[in-house]
Formats: sequence, C-alpha cells, structure tokens
Amino acid sequence: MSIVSRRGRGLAAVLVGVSALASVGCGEGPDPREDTQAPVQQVSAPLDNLSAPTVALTAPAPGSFLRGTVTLTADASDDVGVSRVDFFDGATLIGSATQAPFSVSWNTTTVVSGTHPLTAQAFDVEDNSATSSAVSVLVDNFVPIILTGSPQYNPQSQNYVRGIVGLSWAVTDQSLSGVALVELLRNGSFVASQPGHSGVTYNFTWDTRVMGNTSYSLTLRATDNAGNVQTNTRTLVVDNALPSSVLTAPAHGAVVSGLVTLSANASDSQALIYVAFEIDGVLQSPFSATAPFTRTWDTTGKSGTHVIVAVAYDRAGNSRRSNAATVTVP
Ligand SMILES: [Ca+2]
Ligand SMILES: [Ca+2]
Ligand SMILES: [Ca+2]
Repeated sequence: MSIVSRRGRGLAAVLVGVSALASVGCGEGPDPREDTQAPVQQVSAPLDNLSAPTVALTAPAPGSFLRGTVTLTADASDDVGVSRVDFFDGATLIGSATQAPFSVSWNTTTVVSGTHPLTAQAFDVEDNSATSSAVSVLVDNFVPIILTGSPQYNPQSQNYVRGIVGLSWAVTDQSLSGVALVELLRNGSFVASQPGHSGVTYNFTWDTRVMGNTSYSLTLRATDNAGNVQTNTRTLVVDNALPSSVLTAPAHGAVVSGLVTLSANASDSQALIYVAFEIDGVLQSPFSATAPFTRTWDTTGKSGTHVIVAVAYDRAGNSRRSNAATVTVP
C-alpha cells in the first residue's frame, strides 16, 4: 500500500490494490493469464494532518535584556511534521529555520534599542501554521554613562591625594536596561564592586596611607543589565610624605630692624606648592610659590619679641613647620 500526499487540506488520495478481486470464482471470468495485475481502485481517506503545529519561543526568556547578536530558539512539533519556523520582531521577519532545533541569529544593533515583542510561527508540511505567544525583550545597545565625581580636580591639589580619599562617580544608563554592576580597578586590578542601585552616585573609600607615594590609575567600570560596559579612568598621585622646611633667616635670637628678609629652604618628594611665613602665629600672605622662598617683613613700629616659622605645603595638603626663630625688634 502506498500513500500519495498532495497539497490541500484534509483529504488525500489513497491508491489501494484490490488483489482480492482477482482470479476469484467461476470459469466465466477473464483469462487468468491476462489478469495477473490487480485492478486499482482510487478511494479518498483522511491524511492525519488537520491540526496546526504547536510552537513556543524558548529563548530568549521573557524580560531578557539583549545586546549585540543573540540566538532565538523555538520548540515546534506537529502531528505529521514541521516544515519551518519563522521568527518575528513585531511584524518584521528576523529569519527562518527549517530544521530542529529551530533557531536563528538576531543582530539587535540593527534595531532601535527598547522593548521588542518576539514571536515564532511554525508551519507543517500542509502549510497549517500557528504562532507562539509573544515574548517581550528589551534591547539595549547603549553603554552606561560615567561622570567623574570626587575628588574634584582643582588647580591647587591637581591630582594629588593623601590619607583616606573619598572617591565617587555618577553612573547612569539612559533609562534602558539599567546599571547592573560598578567595579573599581586600581592599575587594572579589581579592588571593590557595588551592585547597581536606583541612585546615580557610587562612592568608594580609598585608604592611601597603605599605598606607596606614587601615581595610580583608578578605573570605574560600569556594566548594564544587557552587558554593555563603559569605563572611566583617572590618575591620582598619592603623597603622604611631608615636605621639608628649614627657616634659614633670620637667625634665632637675632635683633632685627627695618625691612627684614625672611628666608627658608623647602622641598617635597612629590610636589611642593608654596611656603608661607608665620609671624607670631599668623600666616603672612602672599605665600611664596617658587624658590628661593623669601618674604620681606617691615618691622617698623613692631618693637618687641617675635616668633617666625616657615610652613611648607605640598599639593596633597601635607605641611611641615620649620624650626622657629625668635627675634627682637628694638
Ligand atoms: Ca499538522
Ligand atoms: Ca545601556
Ligand atoms: Ca609630599
């Protein structure tokens, strides 16, 4: 028995050999020698292919955050056979698969970032079809945005830091998939991390007192829920070493009058910013920013005893007071 299928819903022609009709009965029948081939009778019988396939989109999962190229997969089955599965983004055909496992690649960078409804439509060999439930996904091909927070750069301290430093960055993700993870790296190595949160600011504390006095590359790496990564790197120079400061004039115990030159030697292993002379506990401005560090003191009308100190400052904010010189103005 053979079954011949043709296009069309419902019924298929079936050819049945009726050999039982051959050579039965009386001698009035045909010459058996002429009837060795069985007559053929054509009847109609149902091909069991009335039902549409069943189909479900199995990947990505509902609510997935997607970036780049992803794989869409569907489970499809049919009473006779699935001929193909079409995958759709809304009404747009993404691609077709003709063999199980039914899957196609989807380059999400070709579509607008945002929510997309995905469906799979399965066809059987008779073109019966069914469409899966829609799976809503969020395409996010935008990296997070990172803005440097503190420490703020300023002309005085520049990038020099000391002690316990508060670090902060502002991280946002343009209201797409959202920030998933924020990591702090130092010279490329992991230091600490924080999960994404509803706020914008991410704070870290850095104890530089256990670090060597040198420059460090600090990187904030932000990853969104779709896996997009953005980094922001800044260089900070640790300086926990005090400058040197020696008052060289006037001499301790000197008697001075008129215009007196105050003078100091000062230096710093990283960056000296200025030397300030202090007279009787009061810093005298302007400060002296370049060597030789001097300042003229007008002693007119200042009869009495005075104490002079040179205070040296580095850019990180460390300072050192020199030896004190006590002088007398007659
Ligand atoms: Ca079917
Ligand atoms: Ca994003
Ligand atoms: Ca220093």
